[in-house]
Amino acid sequence: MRVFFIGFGQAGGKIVDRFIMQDKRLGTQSFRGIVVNTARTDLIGLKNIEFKDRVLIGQAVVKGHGVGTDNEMGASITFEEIDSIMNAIERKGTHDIDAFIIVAGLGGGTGSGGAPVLARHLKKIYKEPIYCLGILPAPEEGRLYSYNAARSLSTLVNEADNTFLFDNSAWKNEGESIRGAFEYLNEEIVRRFGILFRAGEVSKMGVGEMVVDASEIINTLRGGGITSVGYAVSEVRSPQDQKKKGIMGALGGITGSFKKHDPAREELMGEDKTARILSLVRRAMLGRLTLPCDYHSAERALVLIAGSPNQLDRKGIEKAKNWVEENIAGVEVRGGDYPVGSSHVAAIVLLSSIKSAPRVTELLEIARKTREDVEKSVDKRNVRLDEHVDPLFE
Ligand SMILES: Nc1nc2c(ncn2[C@@H]2O[C@H](COP(=O)(O)OP(=O)(O)OP(=O)(O)O)[C@@H](O)[C@H]2O)c(=O)[nH]1
Ligand SMILES: [Mg+2]
Repeated sequence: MRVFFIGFGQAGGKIVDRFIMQDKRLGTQSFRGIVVNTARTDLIGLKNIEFKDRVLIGQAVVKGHGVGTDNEMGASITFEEIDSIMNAIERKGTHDIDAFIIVAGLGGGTGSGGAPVLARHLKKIYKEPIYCLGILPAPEEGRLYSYNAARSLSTLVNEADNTFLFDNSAWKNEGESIRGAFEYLNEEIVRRFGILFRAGEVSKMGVGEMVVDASEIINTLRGGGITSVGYAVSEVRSPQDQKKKGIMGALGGITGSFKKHDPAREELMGEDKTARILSLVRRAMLGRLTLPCDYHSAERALVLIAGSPNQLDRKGIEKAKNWVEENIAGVEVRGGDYPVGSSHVAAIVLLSSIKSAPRVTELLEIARKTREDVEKSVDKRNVRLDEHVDPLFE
């Protein structure tokens, strides 16, 4: 898929910067992107986005210092300056893209408020689908972050064609500070979504037997709502490979390097290819998802197997698709392969339009309580309230 990324706010900017870095390293040219922020220093700190593609908004209001977690201000500045964002997108070029993906931390101000406004505007102008990749805040970041995330998400699910979620709190290690975890979290995000978003692009390894193309990803996401992604990888080692040290092959940049304790890593030797693919897909779906959720509640799914052509197996993919279909609510399961040069085989399972995710329910509950508290205090002062938070899973 050819993707146009818009990194909104600090988290969004850093993550898009990393997607572009991955694309440069692999030489695949599947991704392009711009970044938008109200904070000048966050824009300056990026490494892979061209300077002309870094858009500073809200200068007249916040003088390049960010909106300080005020997502209403993030939304209003975006609305006022939507033309400069749209111009930057047009300058970069959109004629050959398959989808837009807005990436934003939903707990802050700029990305949280700006992403839904931008999604609405892009939808009016482009026929390509508009997706969002939203980062959920960890509970320890406080009630304001949770409140922002719930409000932003409630709007996004109406504005975007689908919203991928990544839950920071499910991914950071116990006892680790959230800030200390960002690098590692971003690596995990880009590894998973990088394979998915790049699927269908012709790689140096040629075309696979059952290629997943952009339209299959788009059709899987068609139902809208919230999507979570699972991932598992296994190393394929031949006797010659074992003599070499640290071989990662061309997929190295996609699957990344793995820490020794990584539960997603498993070495399988000489095992039947079909069985390996089925086992990988099960591990991807039953393991840690980008948003922990009840996979039984997913409406649609897509299974993607990335690896060297001699490791890909039509029967394995068919069996894995059947297994996924037995385990989700809906019956639409698509699947295929993505041939790449690698000593690893990776499975991605995309679970679309999920109806039940504890963290999302919790965020909506926090937002509801916060709203009640605000209403009580506002009632006393007789001040008008802004719009209400819609329940997501109705
Ligand atoms: N995974 C990940 N999360 C991040 C990163 N940076 C910030 N966050 C999370 O994103 C949320 C805050 O969003 P930011 O992107 O910092 O905020 P912003 O959009 O720049 O908005 P303001 O700074 O308020 O103007 C918090 O929940 C952070 O934990 C990052 O690099 N990676
Ligand atoms: Mg910021």
